[in-house]
Amino acid sequence: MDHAADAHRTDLMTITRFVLNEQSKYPESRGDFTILLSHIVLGCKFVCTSVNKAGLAKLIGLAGETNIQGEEQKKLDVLSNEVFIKALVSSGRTRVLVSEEDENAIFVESSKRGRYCVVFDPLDGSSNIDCGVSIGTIFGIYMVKDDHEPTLDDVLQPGKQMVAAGYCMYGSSCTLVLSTGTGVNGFTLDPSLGEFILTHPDIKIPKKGKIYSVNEGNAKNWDAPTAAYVEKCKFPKDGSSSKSLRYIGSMVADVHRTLLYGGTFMYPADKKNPNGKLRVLYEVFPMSFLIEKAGGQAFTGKQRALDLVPTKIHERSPVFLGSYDEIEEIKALYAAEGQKK
Ligand code: AFP
Repeated sequence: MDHAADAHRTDLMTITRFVLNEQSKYPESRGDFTILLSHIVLGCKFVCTSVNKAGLAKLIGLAGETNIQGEEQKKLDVLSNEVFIKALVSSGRTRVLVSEEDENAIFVESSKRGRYCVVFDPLDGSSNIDCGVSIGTIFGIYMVKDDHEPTLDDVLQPGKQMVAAGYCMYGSSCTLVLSTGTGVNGFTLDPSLGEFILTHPDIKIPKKGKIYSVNEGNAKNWDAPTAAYVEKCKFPKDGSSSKSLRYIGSMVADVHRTLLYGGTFMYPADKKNPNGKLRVLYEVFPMSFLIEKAGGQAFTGKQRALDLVPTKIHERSPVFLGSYDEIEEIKALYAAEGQKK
């Protein structure tokens, strides 16, 4: 992209215009998705503003509650959760909501109900808030038939059934990355306009990568394929250069870098946590959806991540996602391990 030319652009592709353009390709579309998305965008803008002034507003610090994962909730988590729930319900287009912060799913009352189910982590990476590291919101969207009472089955569907997914990263700039099923596009918030502008059209993840990203502190508990892959990253035997390690510990930031620069992001199973750490519905699925739509792959160690059928809303799964060729290597290591057994 020519940034100098960009600075003088007058014909701005805002996220709303972009989604309306997409919608016009489907004459039967009722515009519901565009309305839902505009409410998600509003939530992202609100959280972005709150994150930016967190220090000023004394929002940093514990809210005094513990969420269902047993983690301490920060004030910003509580606020972001409230903001998104209110924005989603008031859109009049949602049916079932699952938030990382709430033990139970939210069934939207009938007068405000629509066809979409949204699974989301309102503020992922919140242990990084106090040191100013990038954090983000992750969301995935299912569309269901609106001819029945909403049930948990509406959201306990494999990730491949999602109709859209995205994340908003609150970092040095506020970036929203979205896929509505075809391609992946990135939008950056122009604070002076209050609009997300298309800055990263049709993102494609590089086929190979020079970076691996994993919490190496867990290495002593890894399984053999994970250990073998990381060993190969550090000490390649084919004469290639060693890969660089980058790990922020904030999934949105680590996945964003992986999407743009290529490589692998991993949260594998280990002896202590046989299902890894990341949650299927609102971390593994949306990120796997985006990575696949950008040309990469996402694997659990056993299967394609998007084929998983969740049985509980806060279920966890190991995940390896990133450049196509890198994930092929990981799949081959797991296949070889399977043959030994
Ligand atoms: P927090 O929201 O508690 O900071 O967890 C962030 C996260 O869910 C995800 O964003 C990171 O990729 C992952 O956990 C980091 O986990 P480790 O700290 O175990 O490496």
